[in-house]
Amino acid sequence: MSDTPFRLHHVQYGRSFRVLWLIEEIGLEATLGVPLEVIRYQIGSKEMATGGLAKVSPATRIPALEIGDLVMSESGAITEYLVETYAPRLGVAIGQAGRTDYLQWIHYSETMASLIEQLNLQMVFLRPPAKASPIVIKLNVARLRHTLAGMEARLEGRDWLLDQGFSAADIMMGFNLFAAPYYVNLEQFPNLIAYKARIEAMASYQRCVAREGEQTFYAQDFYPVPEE
Ligand SMILES: N[C@@H](CCC(=O)N[C@@H](CS)C(=O)NCC(=O)O)C(=O)O
Repeated sequence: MSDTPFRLHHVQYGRSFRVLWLIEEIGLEATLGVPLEVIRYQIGSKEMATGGLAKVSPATRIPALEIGDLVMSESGAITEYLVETYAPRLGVAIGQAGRTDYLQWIHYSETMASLIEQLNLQMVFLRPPAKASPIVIKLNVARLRHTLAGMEARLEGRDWLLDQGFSAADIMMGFNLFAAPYYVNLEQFPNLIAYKARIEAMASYQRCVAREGEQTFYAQDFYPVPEE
């Protein structure tokens, strides 16, 4: 398998982090016998828009994963595929108890991530003369807090989102907790703080962070809602 393309189209700490972390958790490079080639883009750059990404991602977004002839984008779809194919222990198969919870939390992650994306757009990307909208930011922060409260409630009395223990749903959702604290103070969510600490103690997560290096996207530790 050594000539097989095995590539991840990636932005530092973007949603492709989920795939990188899953690859680390599975040990997929060892399984395939091929080192992962990580193709790195700068978010919003010309290379991202006009380089090879459009060939492997219909929306020209990351992640995109190539394994041999297989090409997939959408972090949730890639996650479900990799789990089914290489690591059933991290998922719940059709017909098994807990399957609906698994699907629910895999997909909840994008309800949350799309709010973070809107906040990133308003708070980090916009440059003068474009102006962020305080009311839209306020609404999105409230919505993000609401999704975090739902996760907090789910984690009451649980270490991980599923009763069976750590799963790919934690990879999809856990990644969001890297970015959410830039907009919502997690102090009001003790279960999330403990969950985040459990994630940060995982060897696969740590290997992934070591591959990523220090984040360079956020210029401040917290982005408060601007005055109207
Ligand atoms: N639902 C998709 C969303 C993918 C997505 O929006 N990725 C962002 C980065 S996290 C992106 O590529 N944005 C491109 C841009 O903003 O130009 C997934 O989960 O993979």
